[in-house]
Amino acid sequence: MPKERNLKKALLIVDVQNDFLPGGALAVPDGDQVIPIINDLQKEFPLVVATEDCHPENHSSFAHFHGKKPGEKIEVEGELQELWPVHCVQGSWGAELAPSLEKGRIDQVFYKGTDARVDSYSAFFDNQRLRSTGLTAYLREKGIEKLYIVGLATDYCVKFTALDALSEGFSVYVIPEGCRGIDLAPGDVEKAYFEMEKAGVCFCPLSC
Ligand code: VGL
Ligand code: ZN
Repeated sequence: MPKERNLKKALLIVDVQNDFLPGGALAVPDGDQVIPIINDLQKEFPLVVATEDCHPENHSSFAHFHGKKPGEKIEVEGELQELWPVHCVQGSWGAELAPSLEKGRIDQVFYKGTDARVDSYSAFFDNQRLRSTGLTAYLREKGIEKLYIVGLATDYCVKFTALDALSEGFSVYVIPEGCRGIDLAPGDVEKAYFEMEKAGVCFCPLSC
């Protein structure tokens, strides 16, 4: 592959953290199966970035904080918020990147969900678009034009990351073998793929 083309693409690994793997607090079914695929993929990218969901203990997306059950929805600061079990608490084992995920090639990690008042599914902005994580500026500085996305979960953080990446002007490719979804309501993952496709995200299976 010509070097020029190589330099302009990056791999973004979304939230491959213990709490999203089988046995974790917010386990994504078969979430662990993406790890060997992502480890192989990393070798093909000159730039690799990762995100970590990184919540304070009192995060507003935690159901028990509102006396509710995970899966319910409430309004937080005027926005509809899904409620989750306590997950990815800063400094906890659940918040750590999966032990078997290759870390040596990750150039930079971006943290999201650090503000207790607002959730952040996207790697670029919080759900209210109040604050940027700095990812756009970082990728632009590196001359990245094409962003390939893998990770967890397809119907939340992967989807919102892909949609924001488009709005930030990147060409966006989701690699389906490297993603798994929660499918809280069956069909959510399929709907997420449909929404992404409609918005202009390309799907790039490993064979492509
Ligand atoms: C995620 C729900 C809550 C994700 C993060 O990484 O997709 N989902 N926090
Ligand atoms: Zn979260």
